[in-house]
Amino acid sequence: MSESLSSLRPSAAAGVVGTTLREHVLNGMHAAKGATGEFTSLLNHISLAIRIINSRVRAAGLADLLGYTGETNVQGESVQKLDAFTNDVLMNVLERSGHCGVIASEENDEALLADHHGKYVVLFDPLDGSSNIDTNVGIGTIFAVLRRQEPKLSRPSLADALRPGREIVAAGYVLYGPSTIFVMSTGQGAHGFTLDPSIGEFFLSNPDIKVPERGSCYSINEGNFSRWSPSIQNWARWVKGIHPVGESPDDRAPFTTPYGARYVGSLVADAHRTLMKGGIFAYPADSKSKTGKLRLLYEANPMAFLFEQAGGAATDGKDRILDLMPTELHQRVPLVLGSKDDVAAYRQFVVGERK
Ligand code: AHM
Ligand code: MG
Repeated sequence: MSESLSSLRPSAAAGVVGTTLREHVLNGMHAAKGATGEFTSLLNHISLAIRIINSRVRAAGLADLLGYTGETNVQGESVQKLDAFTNDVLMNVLERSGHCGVIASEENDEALLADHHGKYVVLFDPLDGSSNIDTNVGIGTIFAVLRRQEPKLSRPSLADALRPGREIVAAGYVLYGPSTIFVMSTGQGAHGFTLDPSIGEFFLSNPDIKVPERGSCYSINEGNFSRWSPSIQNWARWVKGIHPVGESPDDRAPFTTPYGARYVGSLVADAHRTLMKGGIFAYPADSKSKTGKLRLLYEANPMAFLFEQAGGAATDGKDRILDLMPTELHQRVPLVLGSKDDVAAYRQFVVGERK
């Protein structure tokens, strides 16, 4: 085999730009000892659901133009809203896959417990940032996959879902932006795939994403400033280059210049920018959202897994997100994601090492 052909062999293809998502997943299976193909099949089902969702998200503006987003359409039939539709697609596709013992969604009060011994637990936010749909701003889907601890010995139960994020075996998000990008990890780095809409196939576009160690942007809903604790307020001043009394600009090294502000209000969009360019995203607790706004199982854990896989960090301000032990399905948590140095600097304010 010639040099150029051998470099395209499937075994070498996992990190090659242009590899399809299907090939990438299959290569992972071939590399894993004792793989049964169930995990691969599960990931392929998730990819199918995402492509179905993408086609509907892409038509959302058109549907709006034609008046199809209300409760009823021109024929008087009821029309589902986009968040309900995306939820149904994921629920149905995952249930039909036969691989899931437990499926839980941000949209449903209760988890679905299968009456078979499906090995996996899938937790998802089907349409993150849904309040942005009407203004044509990027929205997304976020998911995490865990393996049930004793799939053969026990029936699926809620306890299978209430596991710390460090046990995640795969996680990902899809950003329905100018293009549709799917960033995922099975524990061997974070990789980005871009959808070619003309053929409905995801191609590897960003292999082995690495978050820069420090960025130059901060991303937070600063309208909540008056609701934050003094330590977060101090951090927000500091990140803008306002020096605390007694601190000279030299004491800020290596954070010498004020950070730029970027905030979309869709976690997927804000997290994706932070993952690619570095910096920090934070949604802290405040006097209104006392334990934070974002959900541990559907938003914080999958994002934390991806950021760590890309060499970044994720905390609740103090502790590592992936070590938090969930107590309930819809638990909320303060979330701080980003470049290692930027997250560490934020933590210094929270724990009182910096004022
Ligand atoms: P949701 O659309 O799944 O309810 O997600 C919550 C959204 C996140 O996408 C985003 O980070 C955050 O809420 C924005 O909140 P706020 O409008 O308070 O800044
Ligand atoms: Mg969300």
